[in-house]
Amino acid sequence: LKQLETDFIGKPVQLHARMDSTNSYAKENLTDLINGEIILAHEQTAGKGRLGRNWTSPAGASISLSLVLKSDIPFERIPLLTQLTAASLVKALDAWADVQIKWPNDIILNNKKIAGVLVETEFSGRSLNGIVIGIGINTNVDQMDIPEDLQSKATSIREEKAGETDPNKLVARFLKHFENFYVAFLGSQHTEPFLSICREQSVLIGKDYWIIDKEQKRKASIRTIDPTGGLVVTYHDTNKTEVITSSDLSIRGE
Ligand code: BT5
Repeated sequence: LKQLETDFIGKPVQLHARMDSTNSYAKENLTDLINGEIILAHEQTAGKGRLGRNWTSPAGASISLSLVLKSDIPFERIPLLTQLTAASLVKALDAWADVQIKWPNDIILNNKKIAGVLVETEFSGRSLNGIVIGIGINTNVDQMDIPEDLQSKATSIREEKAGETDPNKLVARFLKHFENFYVAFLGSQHTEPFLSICREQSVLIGKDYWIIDKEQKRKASIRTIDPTGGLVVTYHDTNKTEVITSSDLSIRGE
């Protein structure tokens, strides 16, 4: 990464040809990895999404990156890291496209997903050993290489803009924005710089969606993202406004 302008985020870089999952590798090798270190793989054979879902990472045409953090962050502030990462991606990608965020972790271009964020934590007992921030970006993926079941909801930067993305430049830009937000977040607890981007670029805010959990499906008006990174919604059935966390929900238009 020649264009890297950060102090510690992205230093050092491990580049692998093929891995099952950069996040799994980072979690398994956490004790040997330092704060800010990143793992990149040309290809993932078992990329992970949230809640046990799969992430497809076509060889060479997508970015699979895991960033290791070893700061002591209070448990309740960890969800903010997903928002911080999503905002960093928006800023990094604005050299190519104006992307949106579907709270909590989807990056959307022209109504289709081009990237996703997966934040994982490793605890031993009650103490936090480290945080692994995984991001997958469909940079130069061909529509042909997108699995059949994702054709209608996934795309790549190349497919939407008909241009190539220089992965080095994109990763360097992402790491720089991440570091800026992260240093402010740790130092002065500043969350507004990145949460304001999450709100401005939100797919959901101002619209009505179905909020679906294991038991039920309820229609809600999506209001905003609150200072904890939660989504503020007003349920239509009760007319009550509540803050939801990302854990076990899905949010759908229909
Ligand atoms: C995510 O989960 O979006 C998190 C993706 C994180 C991937 C990175 S790659 C580096 C690091 N190492 C890993 O093993 N993972 C991280 P979620 O919100 O659960 O979305 C998963 C869903 O997105 C799947 O169920 C599919 O519907 C869809 N999907 C899978 N692969 C996709 C792709 N390449 N592009 C767009 N959508 C995809």
